[in-house]
Amino acid sequence: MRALLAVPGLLVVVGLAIGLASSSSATEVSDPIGDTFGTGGADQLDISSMDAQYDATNLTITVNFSTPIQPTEAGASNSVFGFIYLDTDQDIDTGALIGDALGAEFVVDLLDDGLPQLTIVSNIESGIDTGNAPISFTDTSFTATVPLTAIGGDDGLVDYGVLLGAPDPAAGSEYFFFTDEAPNEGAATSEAAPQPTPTPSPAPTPSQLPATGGRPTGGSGLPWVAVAMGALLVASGGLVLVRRLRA
Ligand SMILES: [Ca+2]
Ligand SMILES: [Ca+2]
Ligand SMILES: [Ca+2]
Repeated sequence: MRALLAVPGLLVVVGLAIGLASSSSATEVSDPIGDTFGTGGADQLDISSMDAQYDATNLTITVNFSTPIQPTEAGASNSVFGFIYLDTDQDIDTGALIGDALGAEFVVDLLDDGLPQLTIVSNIESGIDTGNAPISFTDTSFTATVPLTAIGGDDGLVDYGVLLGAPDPAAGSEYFFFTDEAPNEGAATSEAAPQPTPTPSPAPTPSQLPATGGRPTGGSGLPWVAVAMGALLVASGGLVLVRRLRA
C-alpha cells in the first residue's frame, strides 16, 4: 500500500519505501515487476532495481528497468522523466516530506531542460538549482552521477527514492505520466562504494574522479508544485500529468 502523507503547507506525495539493503550488491534495492501505476496510456516504464553508492566526490545512482528505456531528451515513448529524491541528512523531519520515509533536501530532476545528458539538482524547499548531475544510459538503465558539491557538500550517505514516468502519448502533449516508484515503501539508503581490492603490489593512488561537467544554473526554480501535484495524483490513483519541459 502506498502511504499518503501531507507535506506541511504543500501537497501530498506518494509513498516511497525502505528496501533494506539486504539484497545481492549490498545496496541494491529490488522493485517488483508489474507494479506500475498504469496511467494515461503511457509506456509503463517498470523499475526492476536501483543502487546508490558514494565516494569522496559523487553520489552515483543507477536505476534498472524491466524493458528498454531512452534518454529524456530523445522524445521517445519510452523516454524517462521524473525525479530522484535525496534525504541528505537522513532525517524525515527536515526537508520536504516525500511519502512515508523521506524528508528530502534535494531532488534530481529528469525533466527536459535542454541540457542533454545532464540533469538538474535543486534544493527542494527553496527551488534553487544547486548543480547538474550527468546522466548516462544503457538499453535498460540510467546512471546519474550527483556531485556532492551539488547536495550541500554532503558525505553521500543519504536516504533516497525515485518517482519516474514516460511521456503522455497524446499528440502534441508536453506532459508525462508517472509510471513507477521505488522503493514501494520506506526509503532506500546509499552506501560507500567498495574500495579497490588490495593487491600484493603497492596499490596505485586512487585517482580522483574527474570533476563533473555540469554548469550550475542558479535561480531557476523546480516546478515543485507540479511535482507534488503529480505525486498527489499518483497516490490517489488518478491521472498523473507533469510537464516534461522545465517551466
Ligand atoms: Ca517496478
Ligand atoms: Ca531530511
Ligand atoms: Ca515500484
